[in-house]
Amino acid sequence: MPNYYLIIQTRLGQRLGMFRVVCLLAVFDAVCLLDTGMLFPRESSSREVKELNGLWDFRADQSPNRNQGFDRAWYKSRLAETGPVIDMPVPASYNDITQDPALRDFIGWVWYEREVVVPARWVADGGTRVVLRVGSAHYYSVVWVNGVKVTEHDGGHLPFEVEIGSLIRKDPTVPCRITIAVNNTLTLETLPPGTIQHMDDRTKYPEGFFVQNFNFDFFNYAGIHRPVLLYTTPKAYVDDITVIKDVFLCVSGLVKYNVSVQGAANATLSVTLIDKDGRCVATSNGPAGVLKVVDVKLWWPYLMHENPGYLYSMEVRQHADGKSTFEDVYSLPVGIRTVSVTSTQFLINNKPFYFHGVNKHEDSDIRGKGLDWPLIVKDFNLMKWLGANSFRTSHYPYAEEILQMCDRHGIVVIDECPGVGIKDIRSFGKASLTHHLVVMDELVRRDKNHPSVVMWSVANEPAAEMPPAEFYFKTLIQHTKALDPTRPVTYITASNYARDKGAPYVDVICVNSYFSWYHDPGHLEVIPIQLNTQFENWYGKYQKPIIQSEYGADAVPGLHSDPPVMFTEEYQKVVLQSYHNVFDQKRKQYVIGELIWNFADFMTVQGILRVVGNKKGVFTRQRQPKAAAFILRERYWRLANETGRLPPWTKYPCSL
Ligand code: BDP
Repeated sequence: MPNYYLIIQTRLGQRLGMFRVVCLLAVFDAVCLLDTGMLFPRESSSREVKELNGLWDFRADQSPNRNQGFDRAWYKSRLAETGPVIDMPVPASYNDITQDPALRDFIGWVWYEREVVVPARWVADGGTRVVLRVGSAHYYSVVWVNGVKVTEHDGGHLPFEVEIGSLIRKDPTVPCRITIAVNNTLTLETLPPGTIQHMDDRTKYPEGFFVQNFNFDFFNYAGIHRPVLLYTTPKAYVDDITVIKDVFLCVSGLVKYNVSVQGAANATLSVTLIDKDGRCVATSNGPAGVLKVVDVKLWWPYLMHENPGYLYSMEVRQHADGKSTFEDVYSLPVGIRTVSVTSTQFLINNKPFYFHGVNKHEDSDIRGKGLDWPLIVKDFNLMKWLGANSFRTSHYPYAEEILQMCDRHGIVVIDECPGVGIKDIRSFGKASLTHHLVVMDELVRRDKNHPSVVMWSVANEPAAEMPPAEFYFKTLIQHTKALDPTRPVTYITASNYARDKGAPYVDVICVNSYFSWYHDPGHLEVIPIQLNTQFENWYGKYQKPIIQSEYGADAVPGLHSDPPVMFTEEYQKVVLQSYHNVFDQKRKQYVIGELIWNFADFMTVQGILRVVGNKKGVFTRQRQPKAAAFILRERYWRLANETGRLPPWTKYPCSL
């Protein structure tokens, strides 16, 4: 496949900058392990989409070694013929759907199956590619179509797809049977890592007893979490688009693009940029080019501008050649903005941006981590109500549908890969690093064009003081910068500033701390001094801007106490307020953001530290506010009024 990479041309002909980018792209060419695109499936005049969401047949492999499905080839016939099946909604985690604790805590292979009626025209037209796409399935997936294995995928939070046209054309009279086996077993080399521990002491545990251990604090929900669909393209098609945005003098925008085509050696391409009113504002031809937009409408974050989240539409048209190549049309939303970092600031469109936002989880009652539109829209409404301008996708990539919402609403995103819980020294080995690099390739490939994504996070709270961490993070961060020279890269640390081995390589220091909670529990008075010391130490050593990427306290809704005690709503409030006082001093210097842990309560494994999940949400799991939500709301709107450029009607709650 041809790879076209753009040289960033800077206004002043900055040869140095140009050289840097060329080198980085050369590195990318050498290291990127993926050779196809992963454009979000969209309908167009040349493409159709058929969603396969709804009820699938489902069967968990309860055999002692969890391998009966493979041993007996469950994919060869209808799943219902292999044994009892139940209804399972897709997308959804399977864990909370039934009353069966064995399924909630199941570890191993589960099997999904569904028959699809494929439109006759797709089958009849041999010139149509039919692609089966899974938005995400946790963790490891194997896929068959009519009993033939078509693909497998390692990793629970990113999409994968495969062309199945020839298989469905083999016998057009039989319905297309799709079987997906999904395994949630984690190993030292998966992301996140985990281990299986067998308990063989028969005086304590029943036959075959085992548990899965891991070092992350959320329930390991599993199943098909995001939409499954079929979509079509012509045989020769637009496979990938990369856009790099630049702005000159705040007046002209430059969109440098490159398009890769599969299936045609010499495709003729035209590219048109269309504004929100449907006006064509720039055009270009060929697989790589620059679209110059006069009087550009920039993409601005929510609360930073009266018209946030402005998106153009970039229409890429691959022309028919009158013989074998047919027209293909793909429209990509494009927001024009720049991102840069100084030693004390984070700049969007050259203006200082202060992150006042949240950390989230994909998590809710019944659905677990399954994509759910009512929940997504509710969460956006709550974020806007709070006055939050940003969030971090703790601790894994979220559905691309969520990033599309962020693009449209101007919510800024720190996009995190599933590198959470890397605590065992064996997870710093070659196999782990190789997999981690592939996951970053997949993440950047999927999310590179989203204007809302302003920074990559390669991990959360790894054991960054271990000796192999230096090579590991240096490699990972440099690789990510090579993949995308336009965005800063970080990882989230909870290590000691003096011993953290990866910090020299990050662009922004993101630090998590829980003073008066995990340290000095119950002693709210330590927060000002310890938080101040934390910031001074990190900035003193690295002179890089700092985000407080997590802070907070559990509050069981409805528990009250004055003076505050831990787990009450009052305690959570005072923790937040004590942190805020220090942020207000430091944000005048080098602190560039604060992200509360957490937006909402979420499910975790059972344990003595968790009361039906983690209760550090400012909203409950059902999205009702705790007292802390009102504290945050008042603060975030005040910050917005101070740092943004808002029209008067948005100034709430200044009068409070
Ligand atoms: C942080 C982790 C986060 C946890 C949080 C907590 O990054 O995943 O949920 O602690 O303990 O260290 O609440």
